[in-house]
Amino acid sequence: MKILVLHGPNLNLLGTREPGIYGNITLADLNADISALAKELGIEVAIFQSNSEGELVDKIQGALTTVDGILINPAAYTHTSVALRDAIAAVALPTVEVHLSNIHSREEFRSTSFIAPVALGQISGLGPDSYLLGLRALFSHTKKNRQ
Ligand code: CA2
Repeated sequence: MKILVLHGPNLNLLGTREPGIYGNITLADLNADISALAKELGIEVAIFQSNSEGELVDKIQGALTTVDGILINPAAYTHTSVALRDAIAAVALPTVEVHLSNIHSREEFRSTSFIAPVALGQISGLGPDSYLLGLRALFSHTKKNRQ
């Protein structure tokens, strides 16, 4: 089983700014936690961060024949990107949308996700656990659908 993990814009700054919202964990720490859980579950993960919408679209398109699912924190593109939504809908791979913060308890514009309608589900507000729970969800969904 192979899962593509995508981090959107500015998540490379994790652990360096806004600890009150996003915590003290760095992106490298978060990726290490994701990789450790993936190893435990026997999943192969490819992890990628980009500040560029087009690069994220390219990664999603490239996933079509190579992975079983996508775990994505689209960051600010959650609230703006028809391009990411269309790419996810086009590849039709099970996709879990995750957020560190609770997007429904912040500014009103963050409550709208362009991605959620084409995702298997959305996990928001649980810090790094959002990613770990999302990975577990993709694992069990993929296993079930293989049987
Ligand atoms: O809570 C999340 O995971 C978000 O996807 C994070 C995005 C935000 O635009 C979404 O509404 C919710 C922002 C990512 C920026 O990350 C930073 C990390 C540290 C310092 C500054 C920004």
